[in-house]
Amino acid sequence: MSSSTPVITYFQLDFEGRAGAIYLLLSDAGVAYRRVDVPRSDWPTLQKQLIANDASPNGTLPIMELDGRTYVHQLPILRVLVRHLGKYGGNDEDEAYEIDSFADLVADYHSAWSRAHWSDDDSIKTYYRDESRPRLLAGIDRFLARRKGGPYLLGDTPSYADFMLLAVLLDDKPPALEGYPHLKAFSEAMRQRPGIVRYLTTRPAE
Ligand SMILES: N[C@@H](CCC(=O)N[C@@H](CS)C(=O)NCC(=O)O)C(=O)O
Repeated sequence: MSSSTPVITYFQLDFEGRAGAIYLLLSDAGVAYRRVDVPRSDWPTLQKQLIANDASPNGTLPIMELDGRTYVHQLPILRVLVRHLGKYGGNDEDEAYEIDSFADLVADYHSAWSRAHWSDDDSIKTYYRDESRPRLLAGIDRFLARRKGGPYLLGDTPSYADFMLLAVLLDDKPPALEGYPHLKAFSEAMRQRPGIVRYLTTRPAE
């Protein structure tokens, strides 16, 4: 990792959101980072600044500053960290593809959860609970099973996409993972990792 401390700017929330995977990955790697948690009241002004200075051209968070550069969007930020750390990205082209493909599915899960979470429409929440979430969890469970049998996507070493999955599970709080044995084993294994234990016991979201 570089000598500078990554600075992650995201919203001040009582859940992980799209920055959760970044905090989890850095915590697992034992890399110190700084959080800038933006209150909603500061957001309109900050958003204008971020667009004006090209730090976030479409005006979204999270962003990460590292070595004098600003990076935007959760997935590319995670991939930048993978390259800096030299881990969590797979051992070859095939594994890298597998991780990216899983990350895409997990990003869909996050988007579906987020849409239901922020909606005032009960039918959207019900559809998410009864249709979208079971379908996504089943797909993720099959994904976890198909290569090395877990507990993580690629066996016994987590990838950046595994941190994305843990972040969404923390936010979504699915009622039970009993019907999803690989997801259950994944969640249990992740929560035993020392860096994750530290994160979960100290995070502001708790
Ligand atoms: N694909 C982007 C999506 C970023 C995004 O939509 N961020 C939301 C918060 S999770 C945001 O900044 N929304 C702008 C707003 O609320 O005004 C990513 O993964 O970073």
